[in-house]
Amino acid sequence: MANDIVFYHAPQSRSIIVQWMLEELGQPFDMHVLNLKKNEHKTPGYLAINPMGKVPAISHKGVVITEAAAICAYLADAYPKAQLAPALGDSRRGPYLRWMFFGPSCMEPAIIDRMFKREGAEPGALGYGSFDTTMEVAAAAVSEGPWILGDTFTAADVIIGSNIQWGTMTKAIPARKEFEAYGHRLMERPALKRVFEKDAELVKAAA
Ligand SMILES: N[C@@H](CCC(=O)N[C@@H](CS)C(=O)NCC(=O)O)C(=O)O
Repeated sequence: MANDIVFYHAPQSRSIIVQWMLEELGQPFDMHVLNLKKNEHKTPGYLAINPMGKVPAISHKGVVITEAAAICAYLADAYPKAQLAPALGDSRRGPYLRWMFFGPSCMEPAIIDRMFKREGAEPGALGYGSFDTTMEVAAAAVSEGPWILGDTFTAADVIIGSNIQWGTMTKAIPARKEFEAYGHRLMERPALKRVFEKDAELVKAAA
């Protein structure tokens, strides 16, 4: 029988965020790998799942969810035993949500604008303000650790950690000690090690 979770993935893309979340969750899932170079994410079949024509997407018991951070938030709540989100009513829920949203609404646009040299608009009109402020705030969030909420690793680490790793790897984020130390802690996680191994296998298989 098919698993409850169906994951639509492309290697070396943002869907690695969800792959990491799924590895942390430890739930079985079916994976559909889409070859972006062959435009498999623009077929009518896939557009019926995500009309944006983008990965990641999941379906959970037949319900489709898109947007990497929304998928991670959804999965953390759907599988509370994995303890990847503070429960409703837990005072850490507010900070947790703050960082879940800070990833896609501040960090990612700041990194993308830096990458494509698009900075320069009025900081007051940009959701993230300035690149430097965004990175200072993120660095402060990960500096005490070991995780964003302290002793407990959550989906917020998957979101902020993914942004830091991707931004650092592409050199859009200049090296800094807070991100380096946090990156080392993240890389010790067996789930993240598995993600990189599996992604390398997928890239090899597609070559
Ligand atoms: N806002 C989306 C962004 C997803 C996204 O841009 N995915 C890229 C891969 S990194 C994609 O599918 N690009 C293919 C395309 O747009 O043609 C999310 O956070 O999930």
